[in-house]
Amino acid sequence: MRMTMRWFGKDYDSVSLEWIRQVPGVTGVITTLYGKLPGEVWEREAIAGLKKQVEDAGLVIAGIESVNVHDAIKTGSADRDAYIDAYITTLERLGQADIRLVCYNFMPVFDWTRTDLAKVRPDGSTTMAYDQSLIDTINPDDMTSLIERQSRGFVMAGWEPERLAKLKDLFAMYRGVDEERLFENLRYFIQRIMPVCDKYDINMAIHPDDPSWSVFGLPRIVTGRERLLRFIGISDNVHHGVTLCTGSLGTNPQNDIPAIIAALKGRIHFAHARNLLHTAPGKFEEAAHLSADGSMDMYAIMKALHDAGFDGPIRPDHGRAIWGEVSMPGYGLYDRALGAAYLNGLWEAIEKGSR
Ligand code: DNO
Repeated sequence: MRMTMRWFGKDYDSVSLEWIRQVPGVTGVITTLYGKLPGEVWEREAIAGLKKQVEDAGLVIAGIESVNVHDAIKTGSADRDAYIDAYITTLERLGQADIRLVCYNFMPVFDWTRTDLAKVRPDGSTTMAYDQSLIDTINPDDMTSLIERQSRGFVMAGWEPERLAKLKDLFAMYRGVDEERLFENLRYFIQRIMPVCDKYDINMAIHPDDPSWSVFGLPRIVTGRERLLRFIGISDNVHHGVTLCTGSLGTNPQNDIPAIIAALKGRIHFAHARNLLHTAPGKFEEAAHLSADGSMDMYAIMKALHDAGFDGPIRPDHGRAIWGEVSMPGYGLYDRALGAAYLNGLWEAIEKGSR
């Protein structure tokens, strides 16, 4: 396991590389060219520039989150091959820059979804929360304006305003795309990109759907154990793998995360660790990483990763806003640094205890 933190780039993040470097045990960042829209080819110079900034700060790029997949690929429209070609060119250039991990998702229209980006918790911290009963009463336009209103002026990952401005067209593209079609389009995409992943030894790590059920009637297919295993079954190429995101899979309390980790052994290329507090069916908020603060057993999760021989990058995921910090919701420094320290502590104890 290699502890990392997500960093959105100096023009977008309130947290600097210098501060990240001071978090004990953090050796790398998970980053991206944040301004790029799905479908754009990444320029060599831009990749080199990002890499230089990170390395000048004494860190390494441990992976890219995300190279986003264009909706033409997800819907399987007539022009998808051109978009896949563009994606392959980006992968090639990342590989040439020695970047060996790419996280992506296959969620239609919306990436991860929350209904409150600053819910006040009893200790005065704020956190992101989800309430399905609220989603059931609003339409997708309300959803985008809710995120925009609450994001404190930051662009939220996966919620690019340029793309979501065309929400009606986006929804129209998905007409007729059910779960099965979406899965077939995912299979097609994976089969086309595997050769370039082989050539440059790039691990592709799909991010599970968050929450792990359909929102606004759109299909979602990366939601739990069976589906993840079906997904892995698309290719026996070891580069074809997953991002084990505890917070996304954990939205469904039926998902037994340690069991999922064991089932995916060898194909977990990246991990996101975060704890949720379930308050009612379809209703949860993001807790501190500490097991006792939420509904999840973070020790059991870290132990399962350890026992599966996980040796990829892991990052603390969304944090609460604490100590007056103003940041992109979920991505302040303080609570994620506490999370990294705690996860490192669990890992050290598990490692020493297993010797
Ligand atoms: C949110 C993130 C997601 C994730 C993408 C991966 O904070 O977990 O936006 O990066 O779904 O492609």
